[in-house]
Amino acid sequence: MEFYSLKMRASQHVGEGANAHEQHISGAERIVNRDSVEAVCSAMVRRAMTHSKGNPDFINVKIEKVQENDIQILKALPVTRIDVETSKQGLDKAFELITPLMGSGSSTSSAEHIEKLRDKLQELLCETYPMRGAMLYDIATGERLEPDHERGVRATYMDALHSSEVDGKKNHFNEAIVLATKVANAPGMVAELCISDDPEYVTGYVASKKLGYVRIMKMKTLGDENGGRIFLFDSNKAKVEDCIEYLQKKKVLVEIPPSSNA
Ligand code: PML
Repeated sequence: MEFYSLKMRASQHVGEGANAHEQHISGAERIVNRDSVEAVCSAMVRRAMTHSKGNPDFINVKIEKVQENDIQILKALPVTRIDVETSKQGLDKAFELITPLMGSGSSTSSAEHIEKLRDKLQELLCETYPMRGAMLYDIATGERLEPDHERGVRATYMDALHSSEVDGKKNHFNEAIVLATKVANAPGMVAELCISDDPEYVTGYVASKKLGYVRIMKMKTLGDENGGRIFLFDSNKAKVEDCIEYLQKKKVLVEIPPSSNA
């Protein structure tokens, strides 16, 4: 079968003079068979042109042929969900799940140490809010490893296996389970923490090979535009170059069992 990768990003020019910049409006990516390229491409353009964030004045669609034997097929992480009443409870739950995984860079696991890691995660999360991609944080050294801190690192070249969907609308869960599964399989990856930057979407997740994909149904308050991703990496386990290469270059299709959205 012949496969193609399609990537779309749309932005709008905002501000004037020294404040002028391109504001991100919408982005999407797929890996589909040849027959679906045209339909998926127009659905992407529709998505960009009808986005609630505004009318784009720049849309870039990139279409590339992908060799079938370069594609890795992965099974989706198993999905569980945690219902919470408040975003504070949701964040606490996320930190509680992640902090024990951050221990390998350190020799202590006292309550005080866990509290420190929790504060660190909270601080890192706030630093991701203005970033376009994810933060790549080394739990062994406490260093940020993104080559460009403003841009962050982006996981790309991925889609759901057998996805025939050409609908232009964003499905947060479907896109996130694909991305989280790819990220969890990157060399040296320990865990991921994600909060959507969509003000209308309050569900976030933590994910790792150990935890699976844990949906936390409320991680921020409705209307809040802040969101971000942290990839927790352990440089004792792999080279950062290999991790970034996998995230940005490896082509991955994720097998999602029916009704896996917990
Ligand atoms: C995003 O908006 O890119 C993040 C989506 C998080 C999805 C969480 C879920 O519904 O499981």
